[in-house]
Amino acid sequence: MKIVSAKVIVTCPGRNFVTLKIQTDQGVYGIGDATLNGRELSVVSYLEDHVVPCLIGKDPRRIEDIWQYLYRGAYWRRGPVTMRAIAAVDVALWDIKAKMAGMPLYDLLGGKSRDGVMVYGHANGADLEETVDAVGRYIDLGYKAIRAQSGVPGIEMAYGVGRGTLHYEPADAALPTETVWDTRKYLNFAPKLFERLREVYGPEPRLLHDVHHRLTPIEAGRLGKALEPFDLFWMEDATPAENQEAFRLIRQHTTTPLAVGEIFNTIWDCKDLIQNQLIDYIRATIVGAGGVTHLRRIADFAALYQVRTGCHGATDLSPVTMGTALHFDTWVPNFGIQEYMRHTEETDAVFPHAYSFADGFLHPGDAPGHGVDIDEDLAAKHPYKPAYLPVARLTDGTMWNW
Ligand code: GCO
Ligand code: MG
Repeated sequence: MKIVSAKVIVTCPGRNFVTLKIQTDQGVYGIGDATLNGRELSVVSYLEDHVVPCLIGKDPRRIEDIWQYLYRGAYWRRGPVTMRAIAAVDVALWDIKAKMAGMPLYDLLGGKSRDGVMVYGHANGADLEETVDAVGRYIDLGYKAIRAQSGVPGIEMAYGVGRGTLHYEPADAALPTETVWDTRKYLNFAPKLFERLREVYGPEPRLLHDVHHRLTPIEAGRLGKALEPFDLFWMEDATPAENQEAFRLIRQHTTTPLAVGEIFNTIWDCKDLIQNQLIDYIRATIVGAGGVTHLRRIADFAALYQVRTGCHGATDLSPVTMGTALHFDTWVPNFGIQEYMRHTEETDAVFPHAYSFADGFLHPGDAPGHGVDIDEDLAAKHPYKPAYLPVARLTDGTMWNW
């Protein structure tokens, strides 16, 4: 069996996606996601110029060997561009293998470990009361877990506050939007939001919050401590994690569960965090961390330390990643939760998929493969549009972490 072609498809049904379609000599094809928000075309080039020529003629059944070939063979290891390209190939090959086996991917991975994948939705509002109402709407939709982000008094554009109710798209402009960040205002406000949410909705809903890399370790420790009475499911990306040791300081000050990893590429980014038990949830995901082959390795390592998965699932992860993640989540023994930020109808139309939402849970469906396809004719009607994520500065103009 041979790979006869591999095509990179760029489409913008509301937002940009990069998709790889691998075709075999036996008529079976597989689809993989290679989207890197705000830097999409670099992965297109990496795939077209440097990966696709190496794939032609290879046996698509040798998933592990092809993974190692692309990882070790490049000499230059890791990084978001390389690992997304590898993920796209890997996911397309798992799709092909599962289709050939006539199985949904979760069956090929080892079968179901659970009946459904608990997801969390994104509730946000311009101010505290709007956010409280937004959480209520998610509860009405059946969600068991909800991430709450709110505008902060005195901060003009806080992270996570969108326009509209179900969809939030941060990559919103042809050049980066400039936002201003004020840590003191945020730290004073955030506990009030969760205090109010518990007053209104009681102890039952799982509540999550994303700090989005804005705090120093000691500030994160203070926030975690202040949030303890409100029983958060997790506090996410409390501080940047290049220095994994930073989390030790947060851990020393709070029992609020910690989640991190949406920008991690490999097991090496999370090794110290996991083996020193400095986190509770690892958020690496299929597209960001080298596909099913590598994420499985991260999850198995995490299981040794009772760290559970919490895959990133924002809208810049295409339905191909969402579908694949749901098969992974259905199988992985140490599953924690899956992020679910709904795609727009335009996006869903370009990527017909087998997964569905019911009562707070997503189900991957039983179609052979990962169950997500791409409508190439429709995709061609949505040409690429440059779109950047915002940047953040402190009130005195210093660059900060968005
Ligand atoms: C999340 C994330 C996203 C990111 C986005 C960047 O937890 O969902 O932090 O909203 O900002 O994926 O492209
Ligand atoms: Mg996040």
